[in-house]
Amino acid sequence: MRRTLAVLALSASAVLVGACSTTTAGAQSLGAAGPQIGLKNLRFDPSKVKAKVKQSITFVWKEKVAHNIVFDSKGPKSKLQSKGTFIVSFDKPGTYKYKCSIHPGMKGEVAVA
Ligand SMILES: [Cu+2]
Repeated sequence: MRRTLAVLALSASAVLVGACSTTTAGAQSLGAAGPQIGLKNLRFDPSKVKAKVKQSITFVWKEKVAHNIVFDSKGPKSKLQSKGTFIVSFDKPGTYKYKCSIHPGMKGEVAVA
């Protein structure tokens, strides 16, 4: 009398990839939803986006690696974080450059018009 338990070896981890839940509930409060930028493979994807004045620009962590987002000079700055989102918007047109201060290759810019 042996119960043969079928071992369901379906790897649950495979399902998790791509099922990333983005919690951007607060995005609307900053104005119309603008572009999203993913943080993935030590890159900003895409690294150049366009947005309108006051439009929200959402950075989404898509890997569990600590990054931050630091805009030049007077610009906004995120915490060092490895998940979640960071949302910014700009009141004036211009090109705003940013980087991750930990990874020298991680750079990007937002063109606000
Ligand atoms: Cu980084």
